[in-house]
Amino acid sequence: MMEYFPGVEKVAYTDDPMREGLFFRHYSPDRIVGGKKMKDHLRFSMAYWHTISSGIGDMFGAGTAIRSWDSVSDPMALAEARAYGAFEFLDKIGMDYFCFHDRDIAPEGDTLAESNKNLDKIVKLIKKLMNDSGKKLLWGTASLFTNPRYVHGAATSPNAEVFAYAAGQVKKAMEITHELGGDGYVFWGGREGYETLLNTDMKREQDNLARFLHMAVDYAKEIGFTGQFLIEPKPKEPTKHQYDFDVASGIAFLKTYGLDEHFKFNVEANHATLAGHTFQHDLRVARINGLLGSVDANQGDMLLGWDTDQFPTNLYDTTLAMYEILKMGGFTKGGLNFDAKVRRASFMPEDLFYAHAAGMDAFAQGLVAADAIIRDNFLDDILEKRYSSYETGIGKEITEGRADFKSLEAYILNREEIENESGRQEYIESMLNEYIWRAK
Ligand code: XUL
Ligand code: CO
Repeated sequence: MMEYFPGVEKVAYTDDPMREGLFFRHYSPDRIVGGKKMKDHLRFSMAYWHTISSGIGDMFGAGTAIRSWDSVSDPMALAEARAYGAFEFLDKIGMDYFCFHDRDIAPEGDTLAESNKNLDKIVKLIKKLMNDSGKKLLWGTASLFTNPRYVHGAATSPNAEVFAYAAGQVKKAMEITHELGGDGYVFWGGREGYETLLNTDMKREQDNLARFLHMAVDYAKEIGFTGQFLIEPKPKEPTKHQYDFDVASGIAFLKTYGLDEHFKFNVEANHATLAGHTFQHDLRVARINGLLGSVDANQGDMLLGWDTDQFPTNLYDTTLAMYEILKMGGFTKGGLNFDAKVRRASFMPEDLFYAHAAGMDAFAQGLVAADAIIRDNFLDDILEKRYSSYETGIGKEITEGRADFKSLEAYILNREEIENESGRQEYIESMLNEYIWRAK
């Protein structure tokens, strides 16, 4: 059988973190942290588009990736070779899940019917490879942004024919996600937004987007798909403004259109930072609203204003992300999908392994640190003390809804001074450093 990553062994854990070579230095899949195996906490997933289908080009230059399937020119044979390569990669990196767009796995034909035929053939192969290996689909999605027909958007296109095309395409993408037992289905509206308000009927576009999502909910019921529907917010790029700007605006949209019981969020780190938030901020907004579903794990370059989709290596971010995930009680149908690409200069096949291992280690260490923070009640104790004035006296009356403007005025009218306490931010940050340094 053809080997697509020759010379790469299954990646193993080493307890000597300075040992040279391709190893996990912190990720030890079966290690129990907080009562659960690391692998079950983290539910790592490979993004088919970046890791398998991309040639790692950029806006200024062609792809540089060297891959074993490069010499295959027939599009269907290439799709098959990549599928075999994908499962060899998953096996060697020791990851249980993957995610894909419809067009990542099979070439687009001249008509939707032809594209669907291509998909059916590859889905059959992928299903067999999944059965043989035990690998699972975290989520599927449809690319409603690459083909030029989506130039003005998909569900928000001013052209009803395009809306219809997108509906047909998503119908099929949902069917194959269901067929492959996907735990979720993602909607990322890369072109569901606008370039200029001068030619945009914002109200109609958002109404249409909601109509589209309601149709998806109805169709899921019809085919018995019980995976989690996920909205993946992003403020911009490729559009100047995207309607799912961030989690907060996504929640407003879902609630406005009565969709909030059917959707959760797939929060991507680099999308949160593009929106001017920290990764933790968007995770927190989703979590406290009971809407944190899954995570696209990556990181951006804070000096660049676009979505660089780098592999996550920043331990502060992975610790605080895992803190939010543990605080919500862990993933159920979600996971950590590495929506991340190797840099264009990291073109060798083995760079894919080093990159994923780096991200997996960073999240494993973040998990251990976050678990210790939670076990020690370190942040909970700080919050409990900081808000304790709401647990007794007048604060309790406010909390329990027994106060009003008149009673509060009477309480405070003759008070001369109010004492505030320090927020102790620097102390807390220094202790966070300790938790990260000590995470073993
Ligand atoms: C684009 C992005 C997408 C979604 C799936 O920025 O994140 O790859 O994750 O369509
Ligand atoms: Co993403």
